[in-house]
This record gives sequence, structure tokens and C-alpha cells, in this order.
Amino acid sequence: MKKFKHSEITSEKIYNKRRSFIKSMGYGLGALTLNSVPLVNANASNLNKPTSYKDITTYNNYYEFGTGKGDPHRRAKNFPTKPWSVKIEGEIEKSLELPVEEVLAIKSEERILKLRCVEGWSMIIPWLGFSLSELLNKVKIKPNAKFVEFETVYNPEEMVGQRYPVLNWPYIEGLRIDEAMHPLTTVVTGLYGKPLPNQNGAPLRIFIPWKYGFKSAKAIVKIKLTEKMPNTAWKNASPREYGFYSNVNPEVDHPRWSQATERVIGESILAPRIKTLMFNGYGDEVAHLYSGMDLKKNY
Ligand SMILES: Nc1nc2c(c(=O)[nH]1)N[C@H]1C(S)=C(S)[C@@H](COP(=O)(O)O)O[C@H]1N2
Ligand SMILES: [Mo]
Repeated sequence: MKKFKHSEITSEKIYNKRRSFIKSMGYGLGALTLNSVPLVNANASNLNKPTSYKDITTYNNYYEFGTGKGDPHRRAKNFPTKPWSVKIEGEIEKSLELPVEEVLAIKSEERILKLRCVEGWSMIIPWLGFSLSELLNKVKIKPNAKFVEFETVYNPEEMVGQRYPVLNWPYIEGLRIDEAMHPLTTVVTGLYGKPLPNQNGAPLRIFIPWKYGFKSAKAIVKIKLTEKMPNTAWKNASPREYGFYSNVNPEVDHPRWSQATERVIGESILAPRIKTLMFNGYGDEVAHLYSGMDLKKNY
């Protein structure tokens, strides 16, 4: 019998079969948490076939390992993700430090969600993960807390990119509390049914599907509840280009890139770009979070 050279080829095939089965059952994204969110958003025709395992794990943005798309895959190979712990602190009754094993023991489910990078490309990634609200519900949040800040590990010995002032390290991101509590805001523990590869943010990263990719910070060591809006790494580096909200919005262009369309990673170079959808196609689920807000001002 012929053997596949890479196990991921096999699992990807099985994966795609299983996926169409799940889809035909009309099964939702985590029956427990999110009955109303379909596995593949029906109103988003461009939420389709998952990107290949190879593309998801070799075309990355992870400036701690360099600014080239191939750098994280090459340089993060031996990045130590053990021992690891995640602190939850700030405006809460009692801070908590969780060993990563405890977080990974929380039941993950498959969530096929689209990543839209502000640079104008997208991927559909079969993540494994659970809602961040499950973690946040482990602590008692004080009423004055308004935001949640995420902090990536600072380890310049292992992360060569942190030896250069490309960004103000450590990488900081953040959300409003209601955004953080939304069931689509995911703690990612893996992809394609496997543990999370280092280049994708092992051992844990956050994923917010309706926002540009840079909001989804990798290799998280701290979650801090704050009263003030966090000073996020990209906004800090270039406030004109990157706002705190950074919702995917085809009508608000980045100063250097139109956001109207996107290139689907894995498609032929000749394939036409597809239209970018408001909130990356997740508007039915999240638009209510921004009712009454001027999203041109709050970019
Ligand atoms: N800590 C950290 N997180 C990060 C980044 C980074 O440079 N450092 N890049 C962001 C950007 S710009 C994108 S598009 C996504 C890419 O995620 P992926 O490599 O898993 O596709 O990660 C985001 N998270
Ligand atoms: Mo990005």
C-alpha cells in the first residue's frame, strides 16, 4: 500500500471529508456555545475551502521571528513552549496563574474561521479552540474593567526578531470586554486537529475572526483586565495606520492598502481577488457590538 510522505496530507484529506459531513448535518460551531453561528458562514460566499496545512504553517506573520513570511516557519522550530503559564490579572478580584496544561485541558472544538490580514490576503483556517469567555469566567472581573489586554511572551534569546526595534516588545493587543466575551473570540490550541505549530503561536494564541489578523496575538503569557484602552503594539508603532478596533471593513482603507478586496492564499497567482466582506463575513454575529459607532473614526 502506498504511504503518504507527510502525515498532514492524509489528515487533511480525512479532514475535508469529515468537514463536508459535518456541514451536511447542519452542525453549528460548537453546539454548546454557539448554536447560531454556522460552521461556514452562509452569507459569506468566500468562506469556503480551508487553506492547505502547508500554506497555513509556512506563510506566517510573526515578527518575533523575523519579518519575512518564511521566517517563523524556519526559526520557530525549536522555540520552547514548556514550561509555560498564563497570568490573568489587573482589574479582577484575585489574579490567577494557570499552567498551560490546565488551559489546554479545556475542551477544544473545531472552528473553521477566516483570517484576513491587513496586508490584503486571507486564509481559511480549521482552528481548534474554545471561547475566551470560558477562561475569563474563571476570574471575578471588577466593574471598572473595560478592556482586556493580551501580552505575547518576551524572550529575545529565543525570538531573534525581538532583538530589533521593529515593534515595541512585547507584542500587545487588546479588545473591549464585550468583544473579548463574544463567543467567536477564540483561544486557539491547535489547527487541522493537531497541536498548534510554533509559527502559528504555540502554545496558545487568541483569534478574533472579524478583525484584521494582527489583533490575534500569538504565544500569550498574560491577559490583563484594564480600565483604560490598551496601548497596542501596532497602534503604538503607527497610529495613523492601525487603530484599536481594526474591524475588517472594505470601506475603510489602510493608508497604504485598499481593503476592498483580498487575495486568497493557495489560489493561483492569476485567480481574481475576492471582495472583502464587512466584519470579514461575521457581521450577523458581531455587528451589534458597534451599533451607533462611527467605524471610519474608530478604525
Ligand atoms: N505575537 C505576535 N502575534 C501576531 C503577529 C506577530 O508578529 N506577533 N502577527 C499578526 C499578524 S499581522 C497576522 S496576519 C497573524 C498571522 O497568523 P498566522 O501566521 O497564524 O496565519 O498573526 C498575528 N499575531
Ligand atoms: Mo497581518
